[in-house]
Amino acid sequence: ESGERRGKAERLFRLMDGFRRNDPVSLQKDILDHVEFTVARSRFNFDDFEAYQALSHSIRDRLIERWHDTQQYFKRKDPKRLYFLSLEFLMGRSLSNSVINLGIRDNCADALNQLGFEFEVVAEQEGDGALGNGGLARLSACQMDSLATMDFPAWGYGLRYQYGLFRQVIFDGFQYEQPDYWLNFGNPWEIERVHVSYAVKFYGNVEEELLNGEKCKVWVPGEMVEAVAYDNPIPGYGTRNTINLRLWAAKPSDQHDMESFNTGDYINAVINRQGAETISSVLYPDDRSYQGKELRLKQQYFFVSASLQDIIRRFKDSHSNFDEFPDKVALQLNDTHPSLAIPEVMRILVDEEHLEWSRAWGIVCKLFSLTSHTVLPEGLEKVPVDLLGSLLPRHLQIIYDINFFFMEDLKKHFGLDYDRLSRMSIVEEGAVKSIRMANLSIVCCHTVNGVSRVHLELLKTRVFKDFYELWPQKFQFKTNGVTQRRWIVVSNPSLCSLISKWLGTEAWIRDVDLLLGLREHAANADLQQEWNMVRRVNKMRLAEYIETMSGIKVSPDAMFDVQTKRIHEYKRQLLNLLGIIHRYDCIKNMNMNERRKVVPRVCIIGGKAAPGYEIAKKIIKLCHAVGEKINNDSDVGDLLKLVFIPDYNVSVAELVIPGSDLSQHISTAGHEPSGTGSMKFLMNGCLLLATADGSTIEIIEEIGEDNMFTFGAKVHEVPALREKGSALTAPLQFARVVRMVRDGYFGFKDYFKSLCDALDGNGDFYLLGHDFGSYLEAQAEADKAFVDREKWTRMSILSTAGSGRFSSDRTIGEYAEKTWGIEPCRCPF
Ligand code: GPW
Repeated sequence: ESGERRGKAERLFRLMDGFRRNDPVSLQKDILDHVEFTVARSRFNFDDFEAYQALSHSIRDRLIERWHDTQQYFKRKDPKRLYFLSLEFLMGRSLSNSVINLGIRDNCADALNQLGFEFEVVAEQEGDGALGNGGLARLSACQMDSLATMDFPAWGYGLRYQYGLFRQVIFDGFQYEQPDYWLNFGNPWEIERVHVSYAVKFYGNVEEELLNGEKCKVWVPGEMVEAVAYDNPIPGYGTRNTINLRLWAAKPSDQHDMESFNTGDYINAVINRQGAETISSVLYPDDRSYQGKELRLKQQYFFVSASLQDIIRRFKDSHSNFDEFPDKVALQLNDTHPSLAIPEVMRILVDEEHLEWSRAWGIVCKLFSLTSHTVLPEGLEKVPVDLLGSLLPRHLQIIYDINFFFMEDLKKHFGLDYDRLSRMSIVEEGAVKSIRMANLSIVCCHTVNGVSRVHLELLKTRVFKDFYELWPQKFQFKTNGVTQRRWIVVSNPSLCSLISKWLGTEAWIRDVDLLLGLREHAANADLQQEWNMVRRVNKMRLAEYIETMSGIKVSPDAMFDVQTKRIHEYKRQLLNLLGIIHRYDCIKNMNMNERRKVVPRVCIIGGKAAPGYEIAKKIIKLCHAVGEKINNDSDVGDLLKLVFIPDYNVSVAELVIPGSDLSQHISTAGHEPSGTGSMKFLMNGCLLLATADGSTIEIIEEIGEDNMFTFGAKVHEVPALREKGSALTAPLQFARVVRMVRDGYFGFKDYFKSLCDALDGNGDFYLLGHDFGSYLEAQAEADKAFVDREKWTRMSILSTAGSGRFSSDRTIGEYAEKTWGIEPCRCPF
């Protein structure tokens, strides 16, 4: 019967003329159709936003066609699949990215033009999808793009937060947070799957039951919430493959709480039910510290449970033997946030599928791989046992059992070395007895990946030293990468055309190593001229944006010196600010003649501080206070400007990065696991001023020390320097600029006191004092290089040329081969 139905559908499809067509006239028809029937506006009268909605729905239709074909193809071929589990995805905008990956950008622009609209203006109407904090979350988004483009049979799973990362507003130089209710204007990029939903259980207790004469555990939950799927199609570039990012939203379950309805308190019962939705309501904004929050734990389990029910249902569609599960499924944990998946799979296999413990454990150990994004032991997730035991009583038992067997193994391996046993135990005894999610993950994952070479080194020698000694083969690294589709093709179209022109091909968009071909032209005067022209236009666009946002006029002749990333002490925005104060101080003390030789600079800083992170907030205020002084000083004029770009997010980055000359990646060595912003700037021909940390170590190797500005203590020097204290190692200028802040030169003396105190004497944990001297030298080098136009442009071209290794295509290729064991599965056109 279903064969007959299928035959009918195929005949009808042919009558309908097959797939949506992508010529400008067909696109126009589709847009008008959606204006009329989806947006419900008159085709004679609609505005830019409505044009955005209608175009997006037209693109969505095309994504859905490809999505269906891809999923059907995967189903038929039944390859091993990868499921990428992450609590955060920073997708940014989807329209431009989609039309470029579908290869129909120009036709869409034509179609809009015919209707009296401009593509760029229409694309600007879209909000920014910000379901994540920073690097970790944007990395997930870049990797999804590579997975789709490289035809891998993969899906992403995450949470559909109703409130994304807070919006940052600046008032009087202070950061305030506002809610990002991003679904307010609808979201054409998601497909609600009302029928794909699963019950997720919480609380309650564990009972024993007899099944065929054997005792087994049954979890009797106390609360039930429904998880509903929202699918976000991810199109690959230059392929029909379109994969899926499935995000879960919490809805009240019909079984949620029948009791309260029976008592007759109908209104309160309904209100209670509604509370279920809070689980997926808001993203935690404290990038890297969510210790001990019940709601966060609930989010993690909610997402893990729904995803695994979905994955196992799909597996069972065509398989019945769980021993085949690891041949068909790879589960990737993006940091330890989804690590409850480990006890959850054990629970399903043992309690629900009734497999023997040891057989289940054998399966689980082949399924999971972990990527760690952490360097500090304090940054590792811990869950208090009381909290876990009340929310997920059965999981706590399972974790104890896993730990019991692990401890037995350890004793066999190392003997009764109690210090080691207690360090490696999944359970931390102490004031608050807790579960160490990293230990749980390492015990169970077949591979633990670091995000850069030096990061792996730190994992091996410090953070996970004991585990490395036990299982050296588990520890690997895959240096992060970013997608050139978003970070060149979408965000810098004119550079994209220029690169294609000089390489004589667009193939680098899929095969990024081809960028190396630019090296041979780096000194070519024609390329240099065209290169500078493109960069100049991008700078003018950024200058315009700065003026609208801050009212500050900046000259595109100046060097645009940029540091944009989350505000953290270890990222050292404060070092940047102290350097700016020093530059200001120098200019003030110059005579007219000397001032003529100064290379004009526009210093640009942007980034959000976690709402509870006081020091980070003070750094933002200091930036404004210093800017206020400098920007209004007529002695200085265009020689120095300092601007703070508010609400830095993916869309703002797409504008800022192509317009930057110099970008700063100046973390204290050994503190940035990788860093991915640097790679985006590099691709766009922006020169880097950087410490040797995380991925910049590998960037230096790739493009050569001569093509960037490096400074500062090395990773292995940091511990000893810290012992010494900054009083001994800081240059005189350092004390002077700190004193200016301390003495209230920029106002807010009391407020900034704690910032200054932290830099004193034996404090200065992040070595600002020690690195200050070499930082100023690197800055002086940059000034010198900037006035040598030929040299600077060559360095800029060589930066782009050498950025190929930092594409997420390379990263994903390595994961696929070495960690996941998956192969491309390309859907025919
Ligand atoms: F705490 N990263 C992040 F280490 O953005 F897990 N959020 C986080 O919570 C953490 C790391 C964690 C970043 C790293 O700081 C950055 O160096 C790295 O490039 C990025 O993750 C992607 O790996």
